[in-house]
Amino acid sequence: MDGLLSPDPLDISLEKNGHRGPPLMASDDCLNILLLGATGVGKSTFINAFVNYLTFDTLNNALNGEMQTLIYSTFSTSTEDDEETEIVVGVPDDGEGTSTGNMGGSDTQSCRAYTISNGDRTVRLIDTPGIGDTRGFDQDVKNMKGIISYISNYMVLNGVCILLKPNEERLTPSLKYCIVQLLAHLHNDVANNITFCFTNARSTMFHAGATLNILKALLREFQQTSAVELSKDTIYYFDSEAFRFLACVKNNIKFSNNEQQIYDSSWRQSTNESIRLINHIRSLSPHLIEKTVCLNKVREMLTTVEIPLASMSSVREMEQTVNAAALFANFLAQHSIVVYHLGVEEYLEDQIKKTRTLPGAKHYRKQTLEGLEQSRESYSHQVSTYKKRCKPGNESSVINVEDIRNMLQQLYALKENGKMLKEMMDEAEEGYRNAANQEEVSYIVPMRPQRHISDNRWLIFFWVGYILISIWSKYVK
Ligand SMILES: Nc1nc2c(ncn2[C@@H]2O[C@H](COP(=O)(O)OP(=O)(O)O)[C@@H](O)[C@H]2O)c(=O)[nH]1
Ligand SMILES: [Mg+2]
Repeated sequence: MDGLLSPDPLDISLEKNGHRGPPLMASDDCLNILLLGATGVGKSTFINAFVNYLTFDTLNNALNGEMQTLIYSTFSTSTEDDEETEIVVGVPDDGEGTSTGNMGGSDTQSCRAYTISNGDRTVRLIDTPGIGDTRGFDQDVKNMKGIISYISNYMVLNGVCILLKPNEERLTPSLKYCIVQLLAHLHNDVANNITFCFTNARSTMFHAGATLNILKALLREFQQTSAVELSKDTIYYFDSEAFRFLACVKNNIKFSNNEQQIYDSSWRQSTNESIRLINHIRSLSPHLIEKTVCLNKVREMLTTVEIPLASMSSVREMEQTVNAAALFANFLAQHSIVVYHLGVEEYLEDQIKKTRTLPGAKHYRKQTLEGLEQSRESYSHQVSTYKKRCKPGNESSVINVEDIRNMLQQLYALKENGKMLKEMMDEAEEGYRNAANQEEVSYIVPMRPQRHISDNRWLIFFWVGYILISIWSKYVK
């Protein structure tokens, strides 16, 4: 995949578009962590909680200090008199859905990065819109493109955290869909950097609960192509409830000492997990984001190149285009964690069934159904195109970006169809281009000195001292 390091990594148009600025962060001191997960799993709250867990080692210290809030959010809680009250965290801005009363909405609208720094070390958490968006499949596809183009502003990803809830009893089409869709957009080179982070984990005593088996079974399906592993190093348990408790107290809600004790232990647990997660991610080799961006572009090329095939009059040009499709498909087979998955079709089928029985406006239902059916058809078409074109056989030769680039040049040079193909490819890239305009919003907040995160300096001092004393005592005798 050396070609990926070329200055303009697989711009579909093969021209400089001018929209991609220099990478915003190329420093080794910054850990870039991408948070992915279903809408409502707790990604945004996780960021707010995480920064506080890293800032204060105990709940008591947090109660006595200044609460850090990076993301605006609201949630409801009960007061001592059992009154329902709304707790507001942070200040609204246009990135998060701030429309109150829209509780069922998918809140985070676009990607946004939050940088947590303690001077010499920085962690950048990238919040993303959730998969399983309430606005439907097409919005998910758009969001995924947005995520890919947003991360293309950076050079590397150190970690990808897939957030899950621990108590999913069965592999619902929607859970399967979420995991598959997330993995389908990642280059298999990042498999090592993937971790699974369970939110709301106190309900299962900080264990993975039923979701773990579901996840195991699903990952087994990709085993041939991917190295995504489930082990102690790749699974983490958090609960943002201790942070929610902190927010309540800061909003003058009273709690008993007993309650505080429960949240205190939850705070410690999540703090330890936050540190363990950072230590793990720090130990990994970073993933070059270009690879993931490139993979997604090639996926787009495969569907794009297929469209004009049926209307081509030149047999030679048609053959050339089919060859290109085969190259793109095999590239996907070689470099994806998962290319396509029945899970997505199952999910769409399930959504269609649910929508049919939905009460309410007929017109709305009809429109939603049409959209879903269209999505199902287009997804099935993508899968069948991939299957038709993908002829892995020559496993020994790795298709690299240079091969793709050369193929594109040949396509664009076609006498009859070259210009049209180029225009279509440019259009396909439009989604990436728009989202790439998003800017990073950074918040630098002080982290407490990382006793655990830091190196083994004390251990080294101890051993050096021990050895010196041993040598000295030997000579003194
Ligand atoms: N008790 C508890 N509530 C949580 C936790 N994580 C998130 N929530 C709540 O779940 C809701 C959705 O969280 P949010 O962060 O907006 O999810 P996102 O869509 O993934 O960004 C909010 O009301 C949060 O307060 C958690 O670990 N424990
Ligand atoms: Mg969110």
